[in-house]
Amino acid sequence: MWTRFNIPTDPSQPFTDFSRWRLRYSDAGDQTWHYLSPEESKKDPQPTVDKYWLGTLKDMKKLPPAKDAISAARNGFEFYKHLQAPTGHWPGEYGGPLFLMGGLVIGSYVTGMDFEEEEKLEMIRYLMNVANDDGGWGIHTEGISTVFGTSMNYVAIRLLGMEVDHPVAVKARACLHALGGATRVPTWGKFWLAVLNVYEWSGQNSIPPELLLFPESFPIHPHRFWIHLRQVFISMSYIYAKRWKAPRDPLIMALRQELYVKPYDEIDWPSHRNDVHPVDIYHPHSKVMDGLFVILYQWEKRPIEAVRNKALEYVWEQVVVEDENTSYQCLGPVNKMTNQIVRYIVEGRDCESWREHRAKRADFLWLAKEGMMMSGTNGVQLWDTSFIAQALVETGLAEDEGNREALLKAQRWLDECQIRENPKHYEKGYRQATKGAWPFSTRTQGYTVSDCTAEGLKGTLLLQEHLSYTPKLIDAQRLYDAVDILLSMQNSSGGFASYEKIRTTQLVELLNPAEVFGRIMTEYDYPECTTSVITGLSHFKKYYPEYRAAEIDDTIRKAIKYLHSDQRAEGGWYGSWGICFTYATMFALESLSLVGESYRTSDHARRACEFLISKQQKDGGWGETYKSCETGIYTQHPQSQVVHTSWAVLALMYAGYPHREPLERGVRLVMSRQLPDGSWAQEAIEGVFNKNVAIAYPNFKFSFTIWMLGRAHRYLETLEA
Ligand code: LAN
Repeated sequence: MWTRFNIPTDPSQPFTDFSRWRLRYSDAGDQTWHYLSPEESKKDPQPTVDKYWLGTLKDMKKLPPAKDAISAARNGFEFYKHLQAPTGHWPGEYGGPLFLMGGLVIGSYVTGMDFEEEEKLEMIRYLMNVANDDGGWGIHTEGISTVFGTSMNYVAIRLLGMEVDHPVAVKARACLHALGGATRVPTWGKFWLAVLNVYEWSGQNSIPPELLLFPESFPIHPHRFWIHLRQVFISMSYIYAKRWKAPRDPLIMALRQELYVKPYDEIDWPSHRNDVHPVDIYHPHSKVMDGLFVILYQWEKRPIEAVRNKALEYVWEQVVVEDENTSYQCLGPVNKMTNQIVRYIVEGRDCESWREHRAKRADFLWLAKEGMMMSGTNGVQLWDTSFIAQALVETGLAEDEGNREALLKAQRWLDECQIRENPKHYEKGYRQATKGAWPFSTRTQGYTVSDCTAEGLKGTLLLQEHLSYTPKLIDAQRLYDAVDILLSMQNSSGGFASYEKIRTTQLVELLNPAEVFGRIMTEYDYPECTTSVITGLSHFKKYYPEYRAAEIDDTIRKAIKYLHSDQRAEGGWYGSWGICFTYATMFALESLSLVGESYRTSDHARRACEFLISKQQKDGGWGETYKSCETGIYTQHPQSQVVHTSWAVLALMYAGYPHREPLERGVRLVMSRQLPDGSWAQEAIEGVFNKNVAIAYPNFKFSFTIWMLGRAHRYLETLEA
């Protein structure tokens, strides 16, 4: 059992000394927070970037007020420059999902991997700060309370050291009980609670490791699933098949009583296998799924031992392969913790795998002004760095004498971030090639993502080919490697998916067991990923017209065809990774512009512009909510957003929209929200995944505003007054 704390009731003030926290980085840009001793802290002044993310930055100088769009962009970067890490990348928070901390804390508790006291205090404070007024938590920070969010975070806050009678625990419990208690938690919640031994495995549907024994040609062999689902499935299936659970202790016994509306021993567990509160359900089980679970229920009563053992041997091997391929960082925050548990079950604690997992766990912990959260990945390093680099080059701000050092540093980091080799266990891990790719965060994690590779390539090309003062750090062969990867990732539809090509039919979505996520079972074509690839290849072609030219042209042609087919009747594109139509429509119009399709020449571009114009709000801005992603219907945010306004104006400019007024109003809105130090305040959450979970991209309020303002300045000069 971990230490209990006497927690204050007001989480608005830090529970630790914020002047002692420092961000540290590896050369690859892996980032972790450390609590220094008072002496160390005195010797090591806290950098501006640390203060910014801690919310303690006070003394930034006021800049001369911007008189036009380009000076507003310049002021924006004057501020944002200070948030660059010494490594050259832009670090940042990646919060939003509220189902991750439960896994982190339960996974750590059951493997005997404690946190520092200060980390625990700030994690508790974070959860106090993001609780809803009813005392519960949603699936993400802007969502209403659900059984999933509330039970996972209730358990987290208790394991981390909050007493049962603390007013926050009392209120959270009341909220959970009003929702019917934790028996109604969705399947991923059932899994985590069972691991902690506060829910019985008999109340969980099967997670059969035997699926991996089917021939690889089988459409539901897990290597064909979306990679996040595959990796989580693999390690969960091991733990499930062993029905592994933490040994009882007094806290576990107490939680058994706190989480339910009935005494624990009187609960009829099997009857709750499919019992999920409607407030949690985004994707109900299909009849096929339910039917399969009935069959699997019988199988689980008496699985053939030899078959199960063979499957488990294979699953174990896959877990080790994933750990070794990613230096224990793992693909994402969920399989990071499930892998850690599998390794612990087999190898115990204080061994190499346990130590490696502990070291990399730190990369998921991010300290914000509200406290410490678990990040959606080990960071957004490549994504944020590439966008601001492109923005600065395209707007001309990169040539400003005072910005050169920042761009040289960013260039060096992009060089550092490119993955040079294929995975250690390549075919064995069913992996996509990685040699030449850029990942979403760091090369330590080491997964190819189609659009990240393309954005990394674009950023690099712009920096090294376009600027007068930068060296050529990345030679032609390494750029060819990136192009080879991109060309190998096109789907037969012409579109591009996220980590791999689509490997199976969309019908497998009928077997989506996780009630809380949509589109999780397989890869899909995404207009955003497709656009990044098109633009990456187009930039490449400009500088290297000889390399695989015909194939590049052919790829772009097919990709554009896919984009045409994916346009909605109303004129926009549905975005899966940012909110939502505004985001994807910006990407799509950038693609179309590269093949000469504009407002004047293309019906697709014109319809998209009309769509965006019809959504402009009275104050001249644009603003959509995450609800658009959930429902597939454009949903206005009550307040316009600087990020959405920037996306919309960029989109209209890509399309060569000829009317000045709507653009000018958008520009004015973004300028009017700029603060005297050049920054913008945080507004609503910007990103999304699996249709139902919002995720924060706080650096977008710098990269896209600066990008839009800089471009608009030139663009508006070309339009008649
Ligand atoms: C991300 C973040 C980045 C994102 C983009 C690059 C923006 C996108 O264009 C492609 C998909 C990708 C890489 C992506 C996939 C899903 C992720 C990894 C995330 C949204 C961040 C967190 C999320 C992950 C699945 C969270 C864990 C939850 C599970 C359901 C396993």
